[in-house]
Order: sequence, then structure tokens, then C-alpha cells
Amino acid sequence: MTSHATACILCSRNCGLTVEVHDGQLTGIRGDERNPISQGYVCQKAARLAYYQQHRDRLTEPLRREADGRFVPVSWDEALKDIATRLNRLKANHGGKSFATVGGGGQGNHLGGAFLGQIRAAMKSRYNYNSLGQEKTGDFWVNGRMFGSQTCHTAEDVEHSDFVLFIGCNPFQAHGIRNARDVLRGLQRDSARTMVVIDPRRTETAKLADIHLQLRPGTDAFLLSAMLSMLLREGLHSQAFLRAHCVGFEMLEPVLLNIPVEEYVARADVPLELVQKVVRGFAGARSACVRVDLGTQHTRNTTLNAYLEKLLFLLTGNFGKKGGNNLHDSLIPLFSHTDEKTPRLVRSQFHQMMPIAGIMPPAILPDEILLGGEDRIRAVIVDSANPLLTWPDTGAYEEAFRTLELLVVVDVAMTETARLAHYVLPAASQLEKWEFTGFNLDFPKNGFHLRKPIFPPMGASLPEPEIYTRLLEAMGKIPERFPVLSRLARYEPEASRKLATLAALVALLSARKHLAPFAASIAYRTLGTALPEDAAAAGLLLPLAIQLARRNPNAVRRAGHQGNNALTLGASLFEAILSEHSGVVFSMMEYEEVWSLVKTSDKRIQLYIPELVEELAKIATQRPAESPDYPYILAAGERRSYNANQIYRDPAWRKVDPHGALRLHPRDAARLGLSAGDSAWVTSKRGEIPVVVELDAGMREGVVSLPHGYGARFQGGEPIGPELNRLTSRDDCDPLSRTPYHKYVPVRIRRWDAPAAATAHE
Ligand SMILES: Nc1nc2c(c(=O)[nH]1)N[C@H]1C(S)=C(S)[C@@H](COP(=O)(O)OP(=O)(O)OC[C@H]3O[C@@H](n4cnc5c(=O)[nH]c(N)nc54)[C@H](O)[C@@H]3O)O[C@H]1N2
Ligand SMILES: Nc1nc2c(c(=O)[nH]1)N[C@H]1C(S)=C(S)[C@@H](COP(=O)(O)OP(=O)(O)OC[C@H]3O[C@@H](n4cnc5c(=O)[nH]c(N)nc54)[C@H](O)[C@@H]3O)O[C@H]1N2
Ligand code: SF4
Ligand SMILES: [Mo]
Repeated sequence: MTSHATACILCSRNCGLTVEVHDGQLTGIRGDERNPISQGYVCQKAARLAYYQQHRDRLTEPLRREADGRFVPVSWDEALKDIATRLNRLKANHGGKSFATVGGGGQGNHLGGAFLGQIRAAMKSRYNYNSLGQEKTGDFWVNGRMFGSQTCHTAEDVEHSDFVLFIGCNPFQAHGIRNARDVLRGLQRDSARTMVVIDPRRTETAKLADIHLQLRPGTDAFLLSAMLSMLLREGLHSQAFLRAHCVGFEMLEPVLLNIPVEEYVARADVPLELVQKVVRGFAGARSACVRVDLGTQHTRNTTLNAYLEKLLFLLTGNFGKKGGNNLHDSLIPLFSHTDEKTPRLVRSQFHQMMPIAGIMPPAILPDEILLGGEDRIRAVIVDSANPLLTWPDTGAYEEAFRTLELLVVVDVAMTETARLAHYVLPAASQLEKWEFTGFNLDFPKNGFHLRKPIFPPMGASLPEPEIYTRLLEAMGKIPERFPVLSRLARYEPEASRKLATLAALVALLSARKHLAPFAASIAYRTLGTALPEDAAAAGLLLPLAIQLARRNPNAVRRAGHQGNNALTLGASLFEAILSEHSGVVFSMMEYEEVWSLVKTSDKRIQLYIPELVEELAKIATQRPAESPDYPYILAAGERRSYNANQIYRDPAWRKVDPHGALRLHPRDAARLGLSAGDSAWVTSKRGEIPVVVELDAGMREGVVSLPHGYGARFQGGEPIGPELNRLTSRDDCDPLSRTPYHKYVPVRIRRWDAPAAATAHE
């Protein structure tokens, strides 16, 4: 039996784990106390990781789909050569606009994403479709306007806050904050601290809260703007903070004062006195912060919600201080800044949609493939994503992906998306390769965890860095040999070997600029071979560590790393990353230093965003979307005890909720003639799926909920649990960011034996 340090790959927290391996099988899985961020914490989902590592849908060899639809095994060389030839031909005939990548990193695997980006560069394509574009890009766009760059990402210091406002998130189940259950219980136990939840469901988190505002779904923009108005009317805003750090308040103030407070609170259907209490509590607390997630991002007015939420902590001066909201630094840049005004901005061909933070929104991809005419997207590589199940409008995705000239899926498992592919390429699992995530999202203490492989790659599967480097070589984009660099990587005195190779690499890339976009693969083949334990894929971390040390040397030193200049400090951080198998702290900041992360030229926060002030005016005429045909609002995608995106495929991993039940209020169930355990149909304007019913008195009447993460066809069988995105439409999305309204899907419900309505609205 052997014991290893690694991380859980099921949510963005990536808690540190200690695992035992016996006879090639995962046996014991525990929280790793030595992980400097999670410090031993885990939730129940991590214990089931053996169901990710080994199951009957794992891929073990490259597969090609034949004309008759069968998949046949092919060699790596044969597969990559054919894919390379077809990609090169496509680029020659139709240019970069004909190609897109999809995915490129899930909750756990981001190392390969850096290598996939190179294929986009080789194709001269700007089309990076990623799941962040169906949840977080509205938020990123607002950050760009307020803080000067879409890479300015906000963190919330829940652990040190006296007053925490959770809006549309359920950290007890979904986490998203460090050691969520411990932190929530800490808040609950301390009578001097206050916890408020704004959510249409009485969630596990709401049950621990001091105040729960059980609002009507889709009305966050009404409630939040009313709260901001109350704040100003009562003079509870921090004038000193606004004067010192913000611009645009004088234009915003009259807009907010004009909000019809009572009417808007009534639309949200929550008690006015309670809202008043929350506003006063938030503004009066020594420190307060706001945490949001999909409840505001997958509902109506997504981007506007992100703006209003940020105004709450900014107008009260809860920024740049302990217990407030802050920005954070990152070692791995997860996304970039897209300048909307640049003349070189590449929009999508059909919708003319701009990227946000370098990301295109999943809601538009089917149209870009089906309706783009001569300029359509013709080839797609999917990596670490299963868009057939997870992106809006499954029907549209099926239709679009079937018309592609080339679809390649790189995954550990035979997924619903893979079944439509021309080539399916087997990736080594996250326990079989060097891996990390870029979810280094904390402030003031931020950590990073490079994980070592625990198992050899299954069958002929390969890590993504190897797959994409071979593909670049087959496309003729990089030479297969770099004799000078490779010699340096081997023969220099060991102590200076890495930096000498890096210096030669930088010199090579500045002399041969056409190779610069392929730095990750070239570093992998050269600098990487200077690293111990086959850690070649981690080579790209050395320049990133040096960049961080240059940007923020004091924070890196405070985290315990040493060096006189950026080079030696970065190198020492890199050595720590390589040798500390339980993860490292890479940045320890002071709260006031948050201003160094603000990217506006005058370091002031811009409060007035004209487009969103216009959106705010428009909601005055917004009406609820329920109708006699579709009288219920479905929240399509709840996080529960046993769902974890589509990472687990074998249904045996779940201890409860095998069907992914439809939750509804007992009175709604009675109205529909339904009891617990009954089967029913849920119908939207887009589709219909079968469900099993569960009663939940914590639901708001008129609102029903289905879990995310079900619907997989394990071993090619029938879907297990709801195929949620057969109900969602790519048209129902935010006008600015195009993030979908998954938590606001009007539906009707009928018993399984009731006749379908005669009217056809589909
Ligand atoms: N167990 C588990 N954990 C996960 C995941 C998983 O699949 N399973 N997935 C991970 C991922 S990718 C993400 S993005 C996060 C998401 O994490 P969360 O966003 O916290 O999780 P959800 O349950 O999707 O939604 C949060 C809440 O939004 C509420 N809500 C619905 N409609 C509205 C509304 O109109 N207004 C407001 N204010 N609230 C509303 C729901 O009732 C729900 O309680 O979870 C991560 N963690
Ligand atoms: N209706 C509705 N739809 C939703 C949501 C919702 O709430 N409601 N939630 C949305 C959200 S927030 C998100 S983040 C997305 C998530 O959806 P996706 O972005 O599609 O990601 P995952 O479900 O995590 O899919 C991970 C895929 O990666 C594969 N994989 C695992 N490890 C590796 C690896 O090492 N290498 C490779 N190449 N592949 C690997 C898995 O087998 C799986 O097929 O779903 C979204 N879809
Ligand atoms: S699912 Fe998330 S919170 Fe639970 S153990 Fe894994 S990383 Fe930690
Ligand atoms: Mo997500």
C-alpha cells in the first residue's frame, strides 16, 4: 500500500487529499491536513473518487468513427496525422474563423488547457467557448468596467466578516468558499456575526442563517436596486470611501434615489421591514461582504445583478479591508481582458458577439455552426467538457455538432458529446498525470497546488500536454527537435540548469516570434526535461512564478519564499511548487495592497456604467414569465449532495437521490395530483423530460427545482436522471453577456399518466 498527496477535482475548491492505493485501486481518501488552504477539510463527495478513476466508460485508446457510425481503434499517429491534415486544410481554405475550441478545463484540470490554447493559435482562431461563458462572464464584464480589467476578479472574505450576504448561492452544498461548512457553522455560532441568505428556496445554507429573504425567482435586480436606494435615502453610504476611491457617484446617486423602493420590494415578494433590517445591518457592520453564484448569474438580468451586487459593498466602503470584498492576485491567469474598443476585436460571425475575458458564450455556438453560412464554424475540439449535456439547448447542440466537418473530443470517458465525434482521444485521468487548477481565487492568502500522478495512464491514454504537443508537431507548427535547448536542459550544472534553459528559451522565442504562441509545448519538450519526476508539463510554471515575483515581490516573500530579485524569488517559488506535494501559499497580501490590483489608470473604481443604468431603467416594465401554459418556474441546475457536474458517470457513486428528483412544494404537488416518488413530465417551450417527484416544504410555491449533473447515458444506455438542457433554450439569455437563464425556465408539469396538452407551443 502507498500513500499520496493529491486534490479533489469535483469543485473549484480543490481540497487537498491524502489517498491510499492498494493493488492499483484507490482505497482510503481523507482530507490532507498539510494542504495550506483546505487544511484537512473535505465534503462527502471526495470519498467517491474511485468512481471517477475507474469505471466502464473510461477511454483507453484513440477511436475513429466510421461511416456506419461504429468506433474503431486507431493508433495515436494515425489519428493525429489525419486531424492535423484536416485542420491545416481547413485553415488554408476557410481561415481561423472556421475553428473553435470548447472547454479546456473543468473543476480540476487546467494544465492541459494551456496546451489546447496553442491549437487555437495554430489555427489563428479567437473562438474559445468555455463554461465560464455560461455563468461568470457577465460578472467579468462588470469588473472590467469598474476595476479597469476583466481579469480583476473579486473575492469575499467570508471568514473574517461580521455580516455576510449570500445571494443566490448555497455554499453548504456547492462550496465555492474555503471550507464552507466549517465557515458557515462558525458564522452561525457567533451571535455577534450575521448571516443573510437571499434565495427562493430554504436551502441548507438558509437554514443556518439569521435572516432568509425567500424572494420570487428572477427578481434580484428589483430587490438589490431597492436595497441600494434605501441605503442612500437613509444616508448609510460611506462618503469618505466614495470620495477617496470612486468616480461616477454623482451620476449614479439620482438614478438609485429614483428607484420605487416599496414597489420593487413587493415584486420580489419579501417583507419590507426585513429588507430594511438587512440594509441597516450591512451598512452598520464593522465589516460586511457579499457572495453570489448561479442564483444571480443563471437568472434574469444576469449582468445587471453583478453590477448591483458590487455596488452594495462599494457604496458601503466594504472593499480593501478585512471581512469585505477584495480583488486577488493569481499565479495562473484563468482568463484575459478583452478590450471592447480595440479595432482588432474579433466577434463571432453570426451573432457578432464579442468575447468577454477572452471567452465566447456557449449559448451562441449552435447558431455559429448552423447559421454562419460560408463563415460558419466547421471544426471543433472539445476538451474536458460535455456540452451535449451541460450547455443550453441540447437539441440545438445535437443538430449543430452533427453537421461539423471535424469534431474531436479529448476526454477520459465516452461521453454524450464524444459519441458524435469523428475522433475520440483518450486523456489520462487527473490522478494519472501532473495537474493543477487555476482556481487560485483567495485573498489575502492565496495558494496553489501542483499534483503528482498517482497511477500510470490507463491503456494508451496520454496527458493533454503530450496530445497537443504531438498535434502541433504533426501540423508542422513547431520543430520536433530543439538541440541547443535540450542540451542545456541536460548538461548545465544542475543548480542553474532550469534558469539557463529558460533564458535560452526566452531568447529563442524573441528571435523566432512565430514560435511564441507555442511556448508551452516548446518549454514542455525542452525546459521540462530538466525537471525531476517527469514533471515536464509543469515547466510553464517557472516563467509564471517569475512574472508573479516581479509583479508582487512582497506578497511572495511574505508567503515564505526567498530571493533577491524577481528571477531568484520566482525560481524559489517554483522549487517550492515542485517539491511541496500538498500545495503552497504563493501570495500573502495586506488588505490595503488590494489597490495595487485595481487596473484603472487612476486606481479609482468606476461606479457609473451607462449600459447597465439603461438596463436598470428597462426592468421597470419587466413582467414575470409564468403563463397559463407554463405556470411554474423551474430552477434547472441545483447543487445537491450527490451531483458534481458531469465528472462522475457511473450512477453507483450516488448514495441518495438516484433519479435526481424534481423538488416542489407539497401544496403544488397536491394541486398537480402528485405524491413523493411519482413520475411526471416536465415540459418547457423547448422540450419535455420525465422526472421523479420529491416534496420539499422549503421550496417557494410556484417554483420547482431539478439537479444539475444527471442525464448521462452510462455504457450507452438510457439517460439516468434529468437531461436538463433539453428544456433550456439558447434564446433565453442575458442580452449583454449571453449567459443563459437556467434558473428561470417556465414549465408545466403533469402526472406521467395525464394526457399531453393539445396546444403545440414547441
Ligand atoms: N454538490 C455540487 N457542488 C458543486 C457543483 C455540483 O455540480 N455539485 N458544481 C460547481 C459549479 S460548476 C458551480 S458554478 C457552483 C454553483 O454553486 P451555487 O450557485 O451555489 O449552486 P446552485 O445550487 O446552482 O444555485 C444556488 C442557489 O440559487 C438559488 N436560486 C435560484 N433562482 C434564484 C433567483 O432567481 N435568485 C436568487 N437569489 N437565487 C436563486 C437556488 O435556489 C440555489 O439555492 O457549484 C459548484 N459546486
Ligand atoms: N441547465 C444547466 N446547465 C448547466 C448548469 C446548470 O446549473 N444548469 N451548470 C453549468 C455550469 S456552472 C458548469 S461549470 C458546466 C459544467 O459543464 P462542463 O464544462 O461540460 O464540465 P463538466 O461537467 O465538469 O465535464 C467534465 C468533462 O471532463 C471530463 N474529464 C474529467 N477529467 C478529465 C481530464 O483529466 N481530461 C479531460 N480531457 N477530460 C476530463 C469528464 O469526463 C467530463 O466529460 O455545466 C453547466 N450546465
Ligand atoms: S467537492 Fe469541493 S468541497 Fe468537496 S471535497 Fe471536493 S473540492 Fe472539497
Ligand atoms: Mo460552474
